[in-house]
Amino acid sequence: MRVTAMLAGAALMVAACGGKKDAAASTDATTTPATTAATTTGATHTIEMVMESATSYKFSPVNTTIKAGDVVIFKSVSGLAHDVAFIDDSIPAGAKAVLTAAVTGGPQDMATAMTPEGQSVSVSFAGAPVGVYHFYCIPHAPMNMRGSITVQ
Ligand SMILES: [Cu+2]
Repeated sequence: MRVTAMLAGAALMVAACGGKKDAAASTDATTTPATTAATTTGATHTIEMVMESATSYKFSPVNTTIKAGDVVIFKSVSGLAHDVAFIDDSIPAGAKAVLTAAVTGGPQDMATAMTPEGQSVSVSFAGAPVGVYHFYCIPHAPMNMRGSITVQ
């Protein structure tokens, strides 16, 4: 557990350098979430976005368990660029408003912008309902690049 926390901390420091542009873009005052009761825990989890081969792309780990209020950092490790898109009918009831506010910049609701290798995009689960959240990478959907986050 202690090692995991240290790794997450190191990843956060990397993300602070590489992901600044995305963070700035998502703080647009017009997209402030309507949910005001959302609280954050300060805990972070890192999910890597990896190209194993020309035909094999994955989120690593595929399944991650977090608590409401945690932050998930999606780190693009290899494979040029990836995005993260949450699936409308595969998230808990009531989660869409939270994710629509927290996940922006992509070609559809609840999707991030393309994130180049070496950069990260973070998603806050503040105010997120418990349950399982399924997501995928839009350009690598044909290669089955998908994953899930369970909010406890
Ligand atoms: Cu991808």
